[in-house]
Amino acid sequence: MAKVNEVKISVEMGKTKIVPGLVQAALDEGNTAKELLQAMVDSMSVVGDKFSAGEIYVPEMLLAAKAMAKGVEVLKPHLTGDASASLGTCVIGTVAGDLHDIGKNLVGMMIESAGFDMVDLGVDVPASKWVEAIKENGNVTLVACSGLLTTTMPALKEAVQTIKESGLTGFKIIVGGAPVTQAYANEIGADGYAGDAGSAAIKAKELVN
Ligand code: B1M
Repeated sequence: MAKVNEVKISVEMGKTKIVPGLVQAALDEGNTAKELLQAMVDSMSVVGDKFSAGEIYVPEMLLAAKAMAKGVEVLKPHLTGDASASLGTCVIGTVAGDLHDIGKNLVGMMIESAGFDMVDLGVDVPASKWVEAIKENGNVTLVACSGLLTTTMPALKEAVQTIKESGLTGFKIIVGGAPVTQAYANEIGADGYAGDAGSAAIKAKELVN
């Protein structure tokens, strides 16, 4: 079996221990980091579909996520570049009530490689914590809020509104995550939206320039 398929299946099965070695072997075989990332994202779609169908449960979903995170660690040096200019600090996190962080971490990685210093607030970030982080960290030029659940879309709205109402200035807000759309981003007053990690980095640069 081609190594890329082995990566895909091993992520689906949550084989955290063997995924890093398989990803490295697939790179050595000539697969690109982008191809391998896409394979792992596809695995997560399969996992999501199996969860929806009641074929697997939260623990299996969690193991698959851990396996993907391990694979992404190996890919990181191949996905990111060396940015020469500093575009300021980006505060990133996943909104309140939401524990999904793989997408947020990928977005953070790509925004960092576009030239931002990163402050990662983690997951389940309450609206007030975004404001504190902007105050505490100098030169914040970008705030990046991720949300993966339809049930946490209101938390995304609350985060954006709380940040805007804080009166703090000098930064733009970008939002994204599977259920988020450009229309929703407009509706909640975000400055930008991106559908994936690559476009988030492009949008981030556009917003602060
Ligand atoms: Co959850 N989960 N999950 N889950 N989970 C989904 C999202 C779901 C679609 C699965 C399904 O039912 N098919 C579903 C949501 C349904 C909905 O809201 N309509 C779901 C559910 C229901 C749940 C629970 C409620 C399950 C339960 O407990 N009954 C629960 C909620 C917990 C909580 O957050 N409070 C839950 C829990 C979990 C785990 C903890 C087990 C685990 C997450 C572990 C972790 O992240 N460390 C998990 C996982 C792994 C998934 C799936 C399978 C994979 C998510 C993922 O990492 N995808 C997911 C199914 C799926 O996505 N198909 C699912 C890969 C990742 C690279 O993609 O995160 O979409 P994504 O990020 C992309 C883009 O969205 C975008 O760029 C990224 C990279 O290209 N993006 C941004 C993301 N953030 C961005 C920010 C930006 C711009 C772009 O700007 C700032």
